[in-house]
Amino acid sequence: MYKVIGSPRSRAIRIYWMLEELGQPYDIVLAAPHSPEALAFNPSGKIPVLVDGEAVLTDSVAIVQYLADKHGTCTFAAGTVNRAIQDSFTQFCVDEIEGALWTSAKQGLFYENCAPQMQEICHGEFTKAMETLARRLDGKPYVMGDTFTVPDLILGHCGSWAAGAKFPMPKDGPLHAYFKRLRERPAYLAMGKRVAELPK
Ligand SMILES: N[C@@H](CCC(=O)N[C@@H](CS)C(=O)NCC(=O)O)C(=O)O
Repeated sequence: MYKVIGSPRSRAIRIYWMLEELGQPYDIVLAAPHSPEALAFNPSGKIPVLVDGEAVLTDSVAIVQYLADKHGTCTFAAGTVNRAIQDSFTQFCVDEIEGALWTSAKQGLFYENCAPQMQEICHGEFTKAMETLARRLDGKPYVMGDTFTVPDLILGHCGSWAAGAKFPMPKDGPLHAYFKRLRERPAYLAMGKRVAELPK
């Protein structure tokens, strides 16, 4: 059984969601960043961590892509042009969208807002990335067309993160419909139900 170490208020959500997409059972081990539980599995103390048998894997994007590859779903095969395009969407999301969200979050979490103009810069970067995403999505249901793949999951998680952090999310139009489509996936809803049942 897969074991996910982390907390639902973290990128661990991505792993729960992917495991729900795959219909795989998993244990949730609640652990905060830098807790003894997190440090026991990851020298950086960061979460999430996936334990798969003897393997201990870190970094949510690597974990999600590993699971997709292993179970042969939500991904194009490695070494294909479609996989390169898919990975470019993942990389775009991590660089441009998660980058803005994480830089902004760290200002509050770790640096006591030492550069107040940084929030504005992050919102600006995020808006620019949303415009690029709208152009790249170009009316398709998912970034790779009709097939839901890893970058959609990472984008969906970042969309929910952005909404929670009061970033300027699109209020209507194709991009708004895209994020709604992701939130309405049965696996996303199942993940939400599982998280709601966790001890507070
Ligand atoms: N690239 C890593 C980032 C992990 C990460 O930064 N996790 C946050 C919680 S979502 C954390 O543990 N932060 C503590 C820290 O940055 O020291 C991933 O995607 O899993």
